[in-house]
Amino acid sequence: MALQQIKVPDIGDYADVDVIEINVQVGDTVEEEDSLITLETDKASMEIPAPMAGKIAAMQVNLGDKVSQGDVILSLEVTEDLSASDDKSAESSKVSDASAPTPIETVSSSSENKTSVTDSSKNEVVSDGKVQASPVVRRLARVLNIDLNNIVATGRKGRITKDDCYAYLKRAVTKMQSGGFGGNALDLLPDPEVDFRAFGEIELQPLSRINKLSASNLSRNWVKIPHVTFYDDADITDLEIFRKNKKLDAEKAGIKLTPLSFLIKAAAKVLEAFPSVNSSLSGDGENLVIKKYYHIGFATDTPKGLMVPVIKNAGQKGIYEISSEIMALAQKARTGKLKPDEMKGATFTISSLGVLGTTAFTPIINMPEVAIMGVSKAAIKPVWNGEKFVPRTLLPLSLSADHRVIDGAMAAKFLTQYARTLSDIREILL
Ligand code: CAO
Repeated sequence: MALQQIKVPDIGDYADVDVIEINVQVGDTVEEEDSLITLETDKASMEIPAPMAGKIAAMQVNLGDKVSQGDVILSLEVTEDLSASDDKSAESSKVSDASAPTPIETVSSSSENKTSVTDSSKNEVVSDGKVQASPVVRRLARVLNIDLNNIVATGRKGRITKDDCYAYLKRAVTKMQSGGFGGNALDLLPDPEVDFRAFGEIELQPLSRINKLSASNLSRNWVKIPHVTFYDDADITDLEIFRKNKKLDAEKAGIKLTPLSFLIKAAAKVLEAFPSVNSSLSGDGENLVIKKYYHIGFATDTPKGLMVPVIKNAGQKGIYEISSEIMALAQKARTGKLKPDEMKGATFTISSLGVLGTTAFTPIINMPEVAIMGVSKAAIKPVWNGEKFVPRTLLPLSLSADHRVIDGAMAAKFLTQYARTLSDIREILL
């Protein structure tokens, strides 16, 4: 046995590159070309494969470290035979560069370099024409007896990650436990596989962690909840007059007074009268869990994707207090500083696209909630008052409700009551 120090190989012009994944641990036996660590620059991610087989004796890098060419990654115990027969390692030397890195993707803003995937077949993430997966993931799939062809990839460049394997396994177990193999499960066609490069230039933009999490949650919610969306307009003419009158005062106190704080307050108030709209289905499907608290989530657009901070006990808070909480939470969300607790516990969500436009949309319910209010852009429109048309400010509302819990009559009553409350904000006081 000899101890080889495995170093970062030639990684081009990059230095101080982030270690974003450690794919092995002390005691692991690796084969030649197994991925050791993953590095990420601002333009590319690359896996550093083992230059030879061996057993990991010690790790010299940690997650989040920054490394450059020549830095030691780990110590590898190799049999004398292997190290002697391996052309890539100097026979007598006890130091070896890892194999050439395996690019996962290259994203560049320079126009001549828009192609996102390198062509070096030797260095590609191993692909059998159908799936993209690193050696570590392939080994995991073999151990778990999973066919990689059945797995939905969420990694970069359509790569299957370890988490994808675990998620697949979890779904399979859940399905088995719920008896879902009896022919009732969705038997969907696999996603189409298209080589878009065949039709023109493309560019790969990596999805953020939040994008991927949202995608999984939204897909589950869309598929599992029978959504019905109900539409109405709230006449917010008086509310807007009141808000605009108070706006300057609020600004002096450093508060931005927008319709959203009124929407949140009104939601908490109206939910009190509609317990089933403020509920969740219990996990076993036997009960409706009625919540006696009114925590309102609000969808927030951030550079990294959609986030939903929560105003706790909104009914007990004043409009100014809600407004300043919205400002603080939205700012935290946009700067990546929102704490997990600040996104938990919502009983109902408001998704306001008001500032952006739209006349109506179908918001997707945020499980385990059972309803969500979509809000579009308010506009002044002519309304018939029985004698003539008068200009009124109308706010379009789109309520998506879980039909397992809320039937059409209940949804219509809730939406009407909500619109009425916004039309006469004094209702909140009652
Ligand atoms: N109709 C017309 N104008 C509206 C409006 C509406 N429904 N809602 C807000 N506005 C106005 C505000 O009054 C404000 O204008 P004034 O300063 O003149 O009063 C302006 O639009 C800016 O509002 P804002 O967006 O800064 O603040 P907000 O409180 O309305 O919203 C927040 C805060 C965090 C919800 C919002 O910034 C945001 O991220 N919205 C996107 C949510 C989203 O992506 N939802 C979709 C989810 S589904 O994919």
